[in-house]
Amino acid sequence: MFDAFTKVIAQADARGEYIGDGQIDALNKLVAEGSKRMDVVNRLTGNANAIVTNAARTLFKEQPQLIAPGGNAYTHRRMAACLRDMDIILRYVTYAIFTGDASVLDDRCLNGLRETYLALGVPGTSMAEAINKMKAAAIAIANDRAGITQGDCSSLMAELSGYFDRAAGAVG
Ligand code: PEB
Repeated sequence: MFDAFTKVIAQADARGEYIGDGQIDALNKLVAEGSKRMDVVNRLTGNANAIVTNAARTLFKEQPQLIAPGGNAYTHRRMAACLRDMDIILRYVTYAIFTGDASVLDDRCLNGLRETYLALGVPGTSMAEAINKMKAAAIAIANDRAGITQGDCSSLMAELSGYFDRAAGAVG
């Protein structure tokens, strides 16, 4: 598991090289803009329940077959597993945006998830759709300019988007 710093070190070490100026500049920027990143983590963490439940409600409205008898989210046990999965994925996305690196998401959440879903009969495209709905809500919340110091968050939002896309792509 890496963060933005240990990733740079591991790559330099594998080549037996010093850390390049470009990499130091990039990490410097990451530190200088760290408060924005922490604000994003804070907003996602604080709104996680709303992000998950709203995305799930919309998904089940659009795809009612999932919660009808025979559907993969039918029965309270499976519905609970479904909401829990969405919460887990959102949590790993917040870890990735916190560390500035996808490896925690890849290694501890997405690795093998497609195979698990195949074995369980969880429809991957529906799960990918649930993740896309969480992505839209998460970005709206994280990028809300109200009540916060103004700044350019475009690259941070693109990075956040990328983590959700990675999760959706891993199952869909
Ligand atoms: C992954 N999900 C499920 C299981 C596992 C995961 C391992 C089987 C064990 C269990 O039921 O608890 N667990 C989950 C995860 C990590 C982990 C991401 C990462 C660290 O440890 N069904 C649908 C929807 C979707 C859904 C599309 C949006 O129709 C999810 C929610 N996941 C779903 C359901 C089950 C499940 C299990 C319904 C239960 C399936 C079953 O038992 O039949």
